[in-house]
Amino acid sequence: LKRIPHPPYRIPLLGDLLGASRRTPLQDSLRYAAELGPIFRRKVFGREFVFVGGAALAADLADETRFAKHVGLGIANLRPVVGDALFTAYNHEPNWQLAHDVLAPGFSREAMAAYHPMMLDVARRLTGHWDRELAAGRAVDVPGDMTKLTLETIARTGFGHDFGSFERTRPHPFVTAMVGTLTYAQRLNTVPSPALLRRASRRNEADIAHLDHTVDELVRARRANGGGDGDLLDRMLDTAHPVTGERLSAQNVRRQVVTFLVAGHETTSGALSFALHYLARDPRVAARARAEVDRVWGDTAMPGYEQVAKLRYVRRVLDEALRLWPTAPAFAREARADTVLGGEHPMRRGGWALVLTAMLHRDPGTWGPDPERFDPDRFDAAAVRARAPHTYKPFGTGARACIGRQFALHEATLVLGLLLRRYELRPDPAYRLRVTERLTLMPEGLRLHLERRRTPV
Ligand code: MNH
Repeated sequence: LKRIPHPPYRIPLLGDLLGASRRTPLQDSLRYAAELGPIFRRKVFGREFVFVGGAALAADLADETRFAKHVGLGIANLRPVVGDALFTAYNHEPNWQLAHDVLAPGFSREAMAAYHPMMLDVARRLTGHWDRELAAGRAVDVPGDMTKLTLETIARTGFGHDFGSFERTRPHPFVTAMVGTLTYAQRLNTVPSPALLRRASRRNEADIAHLDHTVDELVRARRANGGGDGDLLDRMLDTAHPVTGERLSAQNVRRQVVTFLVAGHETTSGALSFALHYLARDPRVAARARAEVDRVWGDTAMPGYEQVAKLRYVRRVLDEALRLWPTAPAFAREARADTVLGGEHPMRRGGWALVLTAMLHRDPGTWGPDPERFDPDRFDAAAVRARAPHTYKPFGTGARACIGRQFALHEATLVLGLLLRRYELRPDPAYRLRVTERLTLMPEGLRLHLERRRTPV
């Protein structure tokens, strides 16, 4: 550990936290990384964390024979809400493999093709809303509207549910409760003892109760209707494990539904929001993306499942947005047995490090001398082929990587295609990108002005 650099500890007891803003731990760490290099440690209230952002070390941590997902820090704090559901399960918990095997077919190509018309339908509600904002001469609230969109999409495709987000002026209470639990989980990391958050903790209990209640209603409605059309909820309720014949328990289903509603929308919403920010700011990129949509989709009212995958450049815009702002900004890896990280840093079994994805995605050794520059061509086929493995990790790594990756990419590419084809995006010239951190990243206060394009669709 002695070899790993750290910032000067101004006040020994409180570590360097006093010099840092509690609201932006990730962006603070990025600044430290610029000074301290590919691996460093930071002490936060007596606990010391090791951060990794260099490509070589991150690639070593991706070695599944020696390392695995570590459930700690922010993720462990979510366990009172979602227990041993997919995202928060410890590697050794049997419900992880069970749920993974039961739910993985819900993300196959066939399953995605079945979700596609529902995704399109939800996207039309967004454009309906944006048309009304445009007619009223108002700028649109990008993160707010993307969150409505992605929540409706996962609720509809996964659980046949409609939160009515676009018909509301204030966020749905479920979203408020969810943001509450995420914020609370992050605050827990910044105080020496949870006892300091008594009032917030009571609020958090109420939020959890609200999330659980919402799900119980969903399950009751589904049972009353005698099943849906084979969506995620049907899988959770009715599908037995193909080998063991086991089923998810009622309590586990509750936790999985909350997990999917949460994991399935915040991150995608952020990805869409950052992509729209860069599209609005860079008219040349937007023009190229728009030309592709016009060419591939023409003016069809119903672009098909296959036509989304053909939007190669739009997809690169999204990839590049997730490079600069991987909306799930870090993941933790632990040693399966005593080992030496990068041939240099001894680690005990169970010892762990956080991979700062945003830092990995800025390593000049991988991305060149100007990693801050937004450039979708970094993801053209030749550039991707030329890059070392494990250098781009917005969806994590290994067995515990994101199960919803294709879902998110399909949804986001479809929506960007529809928006580019319908509108010109005009940024507010005074806007400077500010990134808020909950457990996920979001461009704060991003509003865009729209113009309808002259084409019919
Ligand atoms: Mn998702 C795991 C990022 C969209 C459901 N997701 C992860 C991990 C990252 C991640 C990183 C790994 C975390 C870790 O190692 O601790 N996820 C994203 C991003 C997007 C995203 C950047 C959108 C963009 N995720 C989605 C969507 C869904 C989803 C959409 C569901 C429909 N993600 C999950 C689940 C896991 C996960 C479930 C946990 C998988 C497991 O551990 O088996």
